[in-house]
Amino acid sequence: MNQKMKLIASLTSPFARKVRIVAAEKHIEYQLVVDVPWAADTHVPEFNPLGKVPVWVLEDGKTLFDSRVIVEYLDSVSPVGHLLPREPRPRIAVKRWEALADGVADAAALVFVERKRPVELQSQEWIDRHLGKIGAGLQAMSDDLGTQVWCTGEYFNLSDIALGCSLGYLEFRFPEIDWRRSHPNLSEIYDRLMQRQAFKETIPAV
Ligand code: GSF
Repeated sequence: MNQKMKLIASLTSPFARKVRIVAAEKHIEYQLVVDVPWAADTHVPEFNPLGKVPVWVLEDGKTLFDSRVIVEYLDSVSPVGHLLPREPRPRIAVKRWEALADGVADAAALVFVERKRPVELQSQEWIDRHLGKIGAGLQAMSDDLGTQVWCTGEYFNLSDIALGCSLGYLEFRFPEIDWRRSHPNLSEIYDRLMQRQAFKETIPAV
């Protein structure tokens, strides 16, 4: 018998949030299984050899990861509200945005994890290197957005979702990084995104 599709996720992961928002925007039903990959009793490695969330479990038990593969899959299974353009050029432009926004979240997650280690083991050089990526990534996203309403122009798509999840993660874990003041256009688009139900329902929580 076919089982309902599942999403294995933590409630703090910006990548899992991106998948949850895409599924909600596309009205795809699934069961959310909360699992923290850092916990001693985690089952994530049974579904993803890399031990990372998010993981999407299909009806037949096959698994998909990482988040970029999952969202591409979700966009292809339902015709509701395309989030990735069909045409190669605009499609690549959206995926570039996604790579940039995810990259900022990745750097932030690495700094967060490093700072959780005992102080004497932490590398300030490593932290600074990744804080540099966050700063440069924010600048690039702000420059690329310019005065547009959405990341790639007039239409809301996956690039906006990825950007919103990345900024939301910074707001959650690094309130001291004042990107709203340094990049007012990112602040504006973030507020616009946060009006959407799917964003409201997935605010990171511990
Ligand atoms: C990143 C997933 C990831 O870093 C994706 O899905 O897009 N490129 C992947 N997940 C983190 C949690 S979080 O920071 O979002 C994770 O599962 N880390 C556990 C570990 O062992 O690294």
